[in-house]
Formats: sequence, C-alpha cells, structure tokens
Amino acid sequence: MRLTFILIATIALMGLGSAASPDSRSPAASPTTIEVEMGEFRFRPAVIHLEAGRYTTLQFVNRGQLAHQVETVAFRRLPMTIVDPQSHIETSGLEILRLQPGAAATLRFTPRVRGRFRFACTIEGHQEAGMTGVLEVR
Ligand SMILES: [Cu+2]
Repeated sequence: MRLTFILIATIALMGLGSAASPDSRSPAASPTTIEVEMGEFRFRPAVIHLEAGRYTTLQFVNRGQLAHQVETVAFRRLPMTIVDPQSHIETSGLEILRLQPGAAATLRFTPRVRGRFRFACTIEGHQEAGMTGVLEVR
C-alpha cells in the first residue's frame, strides 16, 4: 500500500465513488484548491493561506525520493474527505497523512478555526532538516 492513514477517529464511511458530505461544502463561497509539494526536506509552499468557512482542497504530492508525511493539530478534529486513486475516505479527523515517493492524496475540508497552525513532516529528522510549514487560517 503506497499510502498510509493514521486516523484518530473511526472512519465513518469508506468506499469508491463520490459520497455526499453535507457539512463539507459551503455554498456561499467558491472552493479553493492548493497543491502542496513534499520533498527533501521541505513543503512548497511552506505557508498556506486558508479562509475560515471556505471549502478547500489541499492536494499533497510527494516528489521526493523518501516517504514524507504531514501532521498538524489543525487536522486532528477537522471533518474531511481524503481521496487518492484507490480510496475515498470520510473522517472526523486526521492525525498523519504519509505519502510514499510519487504518491499523492487530496484532502477536502472547510476550515472553521482561525489561527496559525504549524505543520511538519514528523518522520524522524525531517522537521529538524527544515520540513515544516504554517497553515494560516483567516
Ligand atoms: Cu519528510
């Protein structure tokens, strides 16, 4: 398996196709899509600007030679949909998203809490080498 999810909450729904997620889309605001590239040892962009209340798609792509992951307190209790080529997962929170080299996964969610949230690749030594960033939610 090329993609590992570690979820703190029970997966509410799992399967192929596009299940409706009634709480994830805000009809008032147009969606935002941002691609975040992972590599040795950085995220690009390292500062990600999000708008509270706006439905957002973050696509993580690992273009490095090593596995990388992203971990942030901002995702721990945030309902989201996780999509990769093999799966479509709805969860009430995400602890860690790990991607093998060449892998990609998309997170869809609506941020609710404003603030600056640090994120990092928490594989040993990676954040120490500079693999960190900030989610700015306004
Ligand atoms: Cu890493």
